[in-house]
Amino acid sequence: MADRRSIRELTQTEQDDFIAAVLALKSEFNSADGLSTYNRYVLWHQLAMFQSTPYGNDVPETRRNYAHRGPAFLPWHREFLYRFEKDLQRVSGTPDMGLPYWDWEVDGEKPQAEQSNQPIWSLVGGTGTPVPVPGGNVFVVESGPFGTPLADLSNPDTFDPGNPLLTLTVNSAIVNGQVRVSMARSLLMRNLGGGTIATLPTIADVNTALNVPSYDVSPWHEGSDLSLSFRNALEGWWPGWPNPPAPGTSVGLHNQVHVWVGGSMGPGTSPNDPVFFLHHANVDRIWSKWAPSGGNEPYVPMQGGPYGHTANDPMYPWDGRTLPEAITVLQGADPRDTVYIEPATA
Ligand SMILES: [Cu+2]
Repeated sequence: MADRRSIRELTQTEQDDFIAAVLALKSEFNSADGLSTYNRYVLWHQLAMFQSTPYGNDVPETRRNYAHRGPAFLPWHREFLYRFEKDLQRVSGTPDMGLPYWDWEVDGEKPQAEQSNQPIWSLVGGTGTPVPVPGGNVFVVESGPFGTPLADLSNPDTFDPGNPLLTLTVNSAIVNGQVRVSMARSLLMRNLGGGTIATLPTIADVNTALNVPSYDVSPWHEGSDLSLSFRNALEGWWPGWPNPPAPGTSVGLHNQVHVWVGGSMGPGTSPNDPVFFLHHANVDRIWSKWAPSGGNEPYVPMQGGPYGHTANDPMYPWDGRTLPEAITVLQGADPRDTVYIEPATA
């Protein structure tokens, strides 16, 4: 049993234990492929995001994949977090360690200039240092427990190859129906509120999504009606997709937070930034609030939906191909032994 609590309410010891467990997963290398346990999550996320489903795109405009832009978005990430939490518990020897959540809607109520100085950033380190590269700046995180020393970004040979904090860059391609990947190392980057989205979502934004009466609706992708698809509203696509967003509006909720953090949180390798897990724990918490039964009901589609997103479909990579056990969408939706504790103060 693991209680998941707001990062605002962890004791100093609980914060230290959580950070130590994440660092231990980053330093635990698998001799078979050289990947750390932590980086396996980065790779899984990238590979799931890279594969459209069904293959070849049934609807040309959607970029639905195994983990995003469709109904399985929430169950897929719930399974992902559950496994990560189990690894944290194992590596720390603390069987009830719960993944904390970052309730970013509370920070979204603060003045814009204060949003990047909230408690989450003293836990995981703050924004990055601008480094000029061709075409603009990147923002390398130097501080905090996951920061890396500045290095020559144009020459990865200058990175310390033994540093477990280096992030993973994954380039994927499908060759003869097989996914082929090549991997490289980079540095953790963040540009809090400095990109195209300057503010975090608010409590009112969350409540708008919570008031959507149904879980999801055909055509089960980014264009699903936001007033009828709780999933699409929480994932954060915009009205009128695939037309461009209206001026002054863009992505919302989950997507908005990825863009607001920026840097390593942008691409398919976004779990490179540990804040990914705290962010997605909050997304999962909002889902659990929408469905007090735990999100297991009323999932739709129960049948006839796109592959990988229909109730009894297996979810990549837990589909029996790359790992021995197959987890279906509905099994992923099961919250099992995790409970969200609401903050006493917020
Ligand atoms: Cu994701």
